Amino acid sequence: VSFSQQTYASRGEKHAHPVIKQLFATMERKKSNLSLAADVGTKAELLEIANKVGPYICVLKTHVDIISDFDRDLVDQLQALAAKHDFLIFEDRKFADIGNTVKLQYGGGIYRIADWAHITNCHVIPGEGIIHGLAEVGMPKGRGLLLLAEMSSKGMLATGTYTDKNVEMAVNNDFVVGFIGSRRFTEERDLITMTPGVGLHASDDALGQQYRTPEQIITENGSDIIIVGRGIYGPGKDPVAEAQRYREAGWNAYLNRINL
Ligand code: S5P
Repeated sequence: VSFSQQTYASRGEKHAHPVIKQLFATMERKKSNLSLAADVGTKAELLEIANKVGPYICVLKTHVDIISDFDRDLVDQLQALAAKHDFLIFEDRKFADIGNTVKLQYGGGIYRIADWAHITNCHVIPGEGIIHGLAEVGMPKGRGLLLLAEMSSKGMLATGTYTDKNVEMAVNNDFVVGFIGSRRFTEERDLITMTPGVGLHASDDALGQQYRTPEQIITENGSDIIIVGRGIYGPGKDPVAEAQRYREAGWNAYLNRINL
């Protein structure tokens, strides 16, 4: 049976990676396959939205380098919210340099991402060394890595053999737990897919982002988690009401899939 037709709970029970085990268990407990892309500019705004929307999400996705007043206390408070509301933290860093450099970027600097992010991601444009460099830092801490096998934006270049190479590298590296992309990529091991560019109506923004619906992504394409940003906190929106709507839409799309 394809992984897409199994429940999150049963996949979690069998999964070899501790982060994904924890993730599937969280998803099942909260009946949520929703990740919030919290692209806000200050510490106060990030903590506020994480606290309000936290009950409805399985993963909080951050871009810490857009927070103007980032400090250690933000990390401490985010970790406390992750424990309080039962979600994982995914720092969407999109590493893209040689192994030795990404190792320094992941473990050090101001952000020390490996100390607090359960999951991060990278482009494989430099070759497999980037995964090995990140793994040296992240593996001992029990972290997981996603590869950007595809992107959601118009004209993106991650297609064909480039996407296939991502899948090949993922299958062969235990530190890799899945992909950013639009669909399920492989049955060789249970590598998850998280999908950005999700809206309740298919549309796009002025800078190339393209939105597809939870049904397209979860039911039809077999992805595991929807990532939603402005659909939840965009101008004039009530983030709690929108998060509830997206959680329900994503979960129903999953129920329809496993009942097929
Ligand atoms: O291909 C991608 C990969 C990512 S991780 N396309 C994306 O949009 N993202 C991220 O998802 C992007 O950096 C942003 O944080 C989020 C989408 O936000 P939204 O406001 O368009 O929903």
